[in-house]
Amino acid sequence: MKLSALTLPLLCAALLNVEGQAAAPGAIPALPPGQTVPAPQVPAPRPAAPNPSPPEIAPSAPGRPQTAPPLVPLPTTPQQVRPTLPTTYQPSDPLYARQWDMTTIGMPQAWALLPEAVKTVSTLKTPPITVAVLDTGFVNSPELTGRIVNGYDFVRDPVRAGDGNGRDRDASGVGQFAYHGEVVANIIAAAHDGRGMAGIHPSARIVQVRVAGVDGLIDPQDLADGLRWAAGLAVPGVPTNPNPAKVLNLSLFADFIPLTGCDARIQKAVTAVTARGALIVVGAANDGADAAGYSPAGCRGVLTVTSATQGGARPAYANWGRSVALAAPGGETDHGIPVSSLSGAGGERSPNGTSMAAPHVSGVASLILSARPRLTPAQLQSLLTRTATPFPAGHCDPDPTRSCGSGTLNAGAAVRTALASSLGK
Ligand SMILES: [Ca+2]
Ligand SMILES: [Ca+2]
Repeated sequence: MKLSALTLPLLCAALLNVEGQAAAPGAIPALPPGQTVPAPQVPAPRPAAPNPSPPEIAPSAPGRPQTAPPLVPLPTTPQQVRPTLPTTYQPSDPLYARQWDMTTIGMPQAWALLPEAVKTVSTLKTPPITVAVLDTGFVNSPELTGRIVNGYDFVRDPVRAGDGNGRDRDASGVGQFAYHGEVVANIIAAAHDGRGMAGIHPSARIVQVRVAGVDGLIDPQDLADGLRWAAGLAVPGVPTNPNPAKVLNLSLFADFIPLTGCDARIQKAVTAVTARGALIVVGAANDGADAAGYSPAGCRGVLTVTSATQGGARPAYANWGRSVALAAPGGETDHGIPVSSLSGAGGERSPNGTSMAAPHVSGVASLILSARPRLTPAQLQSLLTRTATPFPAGHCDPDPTRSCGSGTLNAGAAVRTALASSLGK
């Protein structure tokens, strides 16, 4: 079967390697098949203290005579002096200077608001947030050392699996598309370690769930089972996931079915995972078509993400329509998303597509969960869509039916809004 990159269910529209500074990945021994990274020993989360209501700001009364306020002494004791928090945060990773996607979505503001979440995982006071990447499988990215789990291989067909067997405990990526799951995971969680790129949530744990064959295609039943497993639900014949995820990233669509709407098998799995309390973030696909025809982009309960340019326009490849909730940077052929990649030239790639847009939303959702872990999938969806930056003139495309949702992901506004409320604490 001959496939162009545009028709691949893995939602990478095109690839463009860029010249640049090497990511200098360290020599990291691969985990044995099926072995997971042990969770760091951390204390159980403390119950949330009652949150005092913020003081109300009274509107100024117009027309009232201006009188000088009474003089009050300046605070003298140390506890009365509030430290000034920085309003932005800049990672020192060399690729960061070219990561235009991170500034487009307001990451410097979001990171400054959550200093705990950008610390190394061993210093966290609470267990890390787990994100499942359902994709081409496990690549032992040096950006995710100690935080990446070789989850499970759900590709049943041994020929399409290309690893000599069907489903098994080794989710390792195989073949020319193996980089895909690697770069998606790196956008979500690459370390802020002065090497390579900076990810959105550098203390998140990633579980790699392999659902794509060496052909880059996805069987609907493999995807449905992978969805359930990722969230910690039972799948016959497969041991339960010891690291159930709160966010599932799907930069893909199911193949071998007509593009006439959400497949019943996928919808059933989506509904079960959502009821379990995990958010499913989905790329809209790259056919320049209505995303409603696709599974899972057109399913109920998922958060469907399309691509937008830096200026808030829809790239021609990006799917659109009423099933799209919001947009995020996905890049274009000559302006991709700079990412670390073990298999890329110089340790980098610059891919584009809605595959790259979705993990921006997954990363920000997981970042918010680090501070508000009890937010439901519906609350997260509402928060992310209503805080999005509106498109110029209100739309991403001159044709109003080609909607990209409520706007472009705004991590700074989403985190600020989440922290202003005790909802989900
Ligand atoms: Ca296998
Ligand atoms: Ca890095």
